[in-house]
Amino acid sequence: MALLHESESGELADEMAQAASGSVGEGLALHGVSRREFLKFCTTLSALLALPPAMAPAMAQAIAAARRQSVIWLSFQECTGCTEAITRSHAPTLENLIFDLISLDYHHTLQAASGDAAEHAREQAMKDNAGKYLLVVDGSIPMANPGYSTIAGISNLDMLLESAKGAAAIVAVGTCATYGGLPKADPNPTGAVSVADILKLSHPKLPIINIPGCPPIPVVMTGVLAHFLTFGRIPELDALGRPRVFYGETIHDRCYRRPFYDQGKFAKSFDDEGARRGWCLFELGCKGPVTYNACATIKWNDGASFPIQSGHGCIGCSEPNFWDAGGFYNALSMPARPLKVGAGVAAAGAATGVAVTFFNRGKKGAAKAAHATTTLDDLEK
Ligand code: FSX
Repeated sequence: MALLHESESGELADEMAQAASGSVGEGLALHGVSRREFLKFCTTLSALLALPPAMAPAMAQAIAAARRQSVIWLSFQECTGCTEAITRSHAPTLENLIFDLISLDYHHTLQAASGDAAEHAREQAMKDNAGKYLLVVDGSIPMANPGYSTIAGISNLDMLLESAKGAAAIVAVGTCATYGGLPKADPNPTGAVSVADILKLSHPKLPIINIPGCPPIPVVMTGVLAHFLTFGRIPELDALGRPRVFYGETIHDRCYRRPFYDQGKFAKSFDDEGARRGWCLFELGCKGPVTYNACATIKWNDGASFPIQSGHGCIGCSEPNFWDAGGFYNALSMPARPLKVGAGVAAAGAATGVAVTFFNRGKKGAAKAAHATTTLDDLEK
C-alpha cells in the first residue's frame, strides 16, 4: 500500500471496502468475473457437493445474493499442512474463496497484518459479525499446560473459547483439530485434545463440522465453506461430525485397484510384478478398507492423483488415532490368513479373495449403517 500513489491508494481502499461490504455478486462484478464464468464455477461446485446439475443456477443466484461470509481461522498445535493444502484447492481455488466468496478476517499464516493489528482484526470481525461468522480451527489444543501453545500471549484454549462464543458454526479442519492427530499420538506429551472435546462441553449447541485428513483434501475444505455460503447451514454430517457427501464411503469402496482385491491379486512388495501391474496394495499395509474419505474420487492436485495411484497404500490419515493404530506397512490383519492360503493356487486364491471381500463388505456394511469407523479390531474379530 505504501508504494501506491495517494489517489490510487484511496481507490483501492474504496474498492476493497465495497467488495467487503456488498454482496458476493457485487464483489464478483468488481473483479470482472463474467456471469458465464460464475455459472461454470457453480456447476463445478454443485458437482463437487453431489447436487443435481439443475441446482447450479439456483446456487449461483443464492451465492450472488449472499453477503461475503466472515471467516475467522485459528491455528493451534499443527504443522501448517492444512493451510498448505488449502492453498492448492482448485474448485473453488483459495483465491476464488478469499476474493469472491468469503471475507477471511483472520488467518495468521495468510494475513498481511501482524501483532496488535492482527489481533484487532479478529476482535473487530467477532464484534461486527457476532453470531454469524464461521470459525475454522486447525490443530489440537494442549491441556497439560496452556503455555505450550499461545498466540499473542493468549493460550489456545482461551482463544478457542473466546472466538467460539459468537460463531455460527465451527469447522475443525485436519486430523489434529478433529481427533487430536499427531500431537495427541502416544504418549501425548502436551495433553492434546480435539476442538470438539472442548466445545461439546463449553458450547453444546454449537454445530461442529469435522473435516479430518492429515491434511484434508483441499476442495473438501473449500467445498464445505461454499456449502455453508450457498445454503446458510452446515452439510449433513455422520456420527463423527464429518460431511457425508465427502466421507460417506471408504477409499477402498471407490479404489480403482478394487477389482484386483476382488480377484485376490496382491502386490507382495513395492517392486514386484504385482506392484508393476497395479495390483492391490492391501498386503503392503493399505488402510483403504477402514478409511472414510474421498481421495479415490476427488483426488489431489486438480484431480491428478492420490497416494494409491502413485503406488503407496493409504495410511488412514483421516481416521481417529491413526498414528497409534499400527504401522503404515502392516497389513490389516483379518484377511491375511486366507490370502496366504491362496498363494500358488490361482483359482482358489481368486475364490478366497471373493469370500474375503464379502466378509469385509459385511463388516463395513454394518459399520456404515451405524456410520461408525471400522477399526482394525473389527476386522480381526
Ligand atoms: Fe495436523 Fe494441520 Fe496434519 Fe499438519 O493444520 S492434520 S499435522 S497436515 O497441519 O493440523
